[in-house]
Amino acid sequence: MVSSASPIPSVSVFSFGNPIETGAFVQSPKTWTWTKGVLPAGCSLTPREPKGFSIKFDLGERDAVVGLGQHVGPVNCRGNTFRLFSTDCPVHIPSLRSMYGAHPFMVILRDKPIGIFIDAPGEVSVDAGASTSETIEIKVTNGGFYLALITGDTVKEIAAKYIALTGTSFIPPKWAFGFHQSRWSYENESSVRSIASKMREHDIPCDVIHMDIHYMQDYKVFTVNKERFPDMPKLSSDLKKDGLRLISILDPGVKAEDGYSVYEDGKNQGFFCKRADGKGDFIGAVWPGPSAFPDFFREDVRKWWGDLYKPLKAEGFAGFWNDMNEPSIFYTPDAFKEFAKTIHRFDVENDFSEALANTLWDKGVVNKESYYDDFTHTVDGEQVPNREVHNLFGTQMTKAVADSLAAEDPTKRYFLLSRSSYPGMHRYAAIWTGDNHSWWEHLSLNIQQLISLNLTGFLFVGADTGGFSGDCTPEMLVRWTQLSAFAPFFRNHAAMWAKNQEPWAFDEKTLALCRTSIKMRYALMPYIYSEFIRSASLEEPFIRGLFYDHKEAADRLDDDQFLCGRSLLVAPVVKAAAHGRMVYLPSGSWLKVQGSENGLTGERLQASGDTYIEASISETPLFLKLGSLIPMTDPASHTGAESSTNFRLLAFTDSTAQCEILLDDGETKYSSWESYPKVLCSVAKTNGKWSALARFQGVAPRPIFLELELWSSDGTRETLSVNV
Ligand code: MIG
Repeated sequence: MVSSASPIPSVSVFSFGNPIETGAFVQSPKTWTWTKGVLPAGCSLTPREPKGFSIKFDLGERDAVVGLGQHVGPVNCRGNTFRLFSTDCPVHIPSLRSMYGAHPFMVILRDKPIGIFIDAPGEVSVDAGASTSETIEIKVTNGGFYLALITGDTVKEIAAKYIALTGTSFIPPKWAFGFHQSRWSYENESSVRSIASKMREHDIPCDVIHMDIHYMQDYKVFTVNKERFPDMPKLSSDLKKDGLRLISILDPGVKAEDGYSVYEDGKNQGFFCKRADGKGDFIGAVWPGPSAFPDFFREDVRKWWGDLYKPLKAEGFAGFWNDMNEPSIFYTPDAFKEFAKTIHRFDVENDFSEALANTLWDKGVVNKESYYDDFTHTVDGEQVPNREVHNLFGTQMTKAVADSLAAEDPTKRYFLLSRSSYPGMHRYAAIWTGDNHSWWEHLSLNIQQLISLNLTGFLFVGADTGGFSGDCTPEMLVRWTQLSAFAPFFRNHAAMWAKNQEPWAFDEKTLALCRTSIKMRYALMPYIYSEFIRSASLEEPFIRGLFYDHKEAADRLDDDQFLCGRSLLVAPVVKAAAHGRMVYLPSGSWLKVQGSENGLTGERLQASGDTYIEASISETPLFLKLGSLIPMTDPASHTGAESSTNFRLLAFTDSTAQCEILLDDGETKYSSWESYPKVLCSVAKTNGKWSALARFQGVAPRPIFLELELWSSDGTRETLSVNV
């Protein structure tokens, strides 16, 4: 029997079997009024043996399928298959079916588009017209689930209703919009201090340094290695004076070692996941070696884990980075014993090394699927195999921390990053796109993922700039930094086995070009910060494929360029040795702009359509839409040093244009876009004369100095300086 309900107009939610509450919906479906429902035409549902369901939708010849959050491949998912089952996947190649996050929301793009969200925490597979081109088939492997069908006239309406149903995006403090530098790992105090001082010495704006697993003692979560970091509070407070904050990585695997307090405590309280065969706690090996995994599905366990973060805050960490929470499992003792029968070079009981981990990866021992049948969670008081709720593990781990950070000071925003994710988690944490490679193809993938993830509600996202595995080249670092300067999460991060790729790691020219892009990001901070928060609050993506705002672009689905906010079209150069690229501008008037360390300046009008645009190594093709006003400021060395009175505005309009510049403290939480303290700037051109106005909202008026560069679609340019 099908029943339906929904708190949102034009959204029908159907319930099948006995769904597990995942937290994806803002309001629990248990509180809704359910009535007998009928699936619409073009959608059919059949049960599968031994359990689960198959749901089919008809696809018209020209229909596209967009969404599905984190995946490898084009923004148009049609013609591909996907297996949404959270996986530690270190090689992102076209045949990869599962990634860290599982985001079962998609939109069939056509005249009357339809949004589909499957709320099921176990495996969901999607055959988007690959096997049979006229059908999209979604298979839900385990038990019950909710199916939400969203109708509307445009993809924009559907995406907004999906957000109304599942909640608006996480908004971090302002400093998280700055540049982040990371590496696996800055291993000791002097290496961290040296990164910090090089940032300032080389005049590179930066707000955050990430600390990867080597800061821990023997990879024991919630510990600090005192030899490498004798005085973390001093280190963090020294860096803070320079506007730099530290983030610490945390893994879910708790080293199973007697005497280690987190392990003993968790064990004594029965907080770890149990083996499915009833023989005690489940043990899987990760970086610390054999480890136990907290049962984050239990509220008491989440509370316990959430409180464990507090001492790390006392060490001075400003935010947290949850890794390995698919969860990744290198091996279990049983699987290792089986495997050990085939090789003899390792000591089964005592050996844990990188060489071993690599061999285990090669032999398929790492992340073996059967591990997820070997342990259970407590869901609503019942033991449920991990497989059935698998895609929620990382989200539950992240919820533990989010709840704790939010409870500590409900008035403040916090920074939290997670590798694995599920819908709903977009409300309380950021994600990055995981272990990419220093491959040119992954610059293209970076753009595709920014677009798909933003459409799926995950707004604060970004990729490892420069690439994680493999060796970055100077040219690639420049091009990637130019791209990421427009991504919400802007972090340079590299693997242990990769060459150094900090902005200064190569040569003077590379350093200068990276500096320019990073400074441009900081010059654009008033636009990026304000526009991001506006998008997040008003249920819109921040990074948008052109199809989102321009219906005519839906047929093409270009996914090598994007809109950053409402006004700015970015067409990054993603190929080696390129001196330009093709750019598509939808109909309308466009202003080609130049990026520099001072932000953007107008260059010339650019006709719509497809055009080859020259772009030397120092340039990224950038264009402004008619009707835009972009607020900028002088690039500061970190967000805390940014001016709140002096702005530069770049306008492109024939009549009027507005922008909003937030003037909040960068960390206070506001419940709506309207309530943020801000200044609304507007420019107007009447009878050929320009004027500018500023109006304050939620904050006392202050003198503001505006330097304006004003362009019209007849190609005229004027400048104006005003105190308002
Ligand atoms: O097995 O902590 O994706 O960003 O540097 C590798 C070490 C574990 C995977 C993360 C990566 C991080 C790395 N981690």
